[in-house]
Amino acid sequence: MLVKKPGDIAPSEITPRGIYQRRRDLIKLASAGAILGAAAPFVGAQTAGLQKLEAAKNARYGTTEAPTAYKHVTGYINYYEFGTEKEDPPQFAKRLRVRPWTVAVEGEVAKPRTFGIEELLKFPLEERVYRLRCVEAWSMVIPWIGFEFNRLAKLVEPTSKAKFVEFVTALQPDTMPGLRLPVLDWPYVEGLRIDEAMHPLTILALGLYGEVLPNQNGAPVRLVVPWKYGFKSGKSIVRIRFVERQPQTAWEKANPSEYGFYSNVNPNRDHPRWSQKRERRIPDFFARRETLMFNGYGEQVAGLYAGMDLKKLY
Ligand SMILES: Nc1nc2c(c(=O)[nH]1)N[C@H]1C(S)=C(S)[C@@H](COP(=O)(O)O)O[C@H]1N2
Ligand SMILES: [Mo]
Repeated sequence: MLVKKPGDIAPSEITPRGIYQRRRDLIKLASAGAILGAAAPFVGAQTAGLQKLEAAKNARYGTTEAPTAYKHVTGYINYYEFGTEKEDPPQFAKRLRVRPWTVAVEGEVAKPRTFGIEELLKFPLEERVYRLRCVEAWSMVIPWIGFEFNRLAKLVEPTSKAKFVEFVTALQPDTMPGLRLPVLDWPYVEGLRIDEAMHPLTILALGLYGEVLPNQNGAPVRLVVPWKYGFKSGKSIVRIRFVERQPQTAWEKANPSEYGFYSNVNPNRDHPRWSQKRERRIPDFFARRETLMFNGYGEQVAGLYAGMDLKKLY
């Protein structure tokens, strides 16, 4: 077992691994024959046959781009609790225990409350097709099913002291082999400013492609914040805390010069080790697509950052 603490690791040991990784992905994809496969049409896409979820389509907040094929959405994955290779989580997350499941909502709220997953599934669910832009310069388009985070927040009545929201994700040492890797200070914790969390684009997702979430995509409930790099969207959430101070996130603790609190998708601010100007749409190989400011959701969210220097507050 590895005993290094995150502070002992050189930045170069910490993911994402840029070019080396991309070459490996390329070789793997080529051998899987994915090089010729265009994104499968959404209708009739092959899914895993998990429990179906009814959801009204919400086109207002979605993109009209073709969704990435289910096999890539569920097969090319970052979920470090189950390993750092893209194909580790699809294999190992089968063990994740998703029942019983509760989400405790607490902190600066008038009515703290614990929600069972069955209660969350009773919220009016919507389907929204969002782009997901990973900090590693790849992207996908995913038909998520979920509801706006602000609906849940209203039920607990945040106080005037609630300035930020912290999202704590599951820690299951017996099912998560990745916890033995000193990559992050587990559990994986993420955070948003309260106005970001309450924005109508921010959803709690319970499903994708018409079914409940596959374990590797963050079952049974995860966040999706489409204008930020993918790592801001914590998977398998167990605790939500409304807090006064900006929370310290797991990635900031591991490597603050590379991963800031805001992490808005920004083609004008490179990652210290690679450019963020372009992205490759899985399963494409080459970074040909222009990355859009706020991942293309600028019209809706730019106002949240008026007057802020987003190169400094990355
Ligand atoms: N708990 C947890 N959440 C996580 C991660 C993780 O390693 N652990 N990886 C993040 C990263 S880097 C990305 S890009 C997205 C990917 O989500 P998806 O593969 O389901 O699309 O999940 C994010 N949420
Ligand atoms: Mo990511």
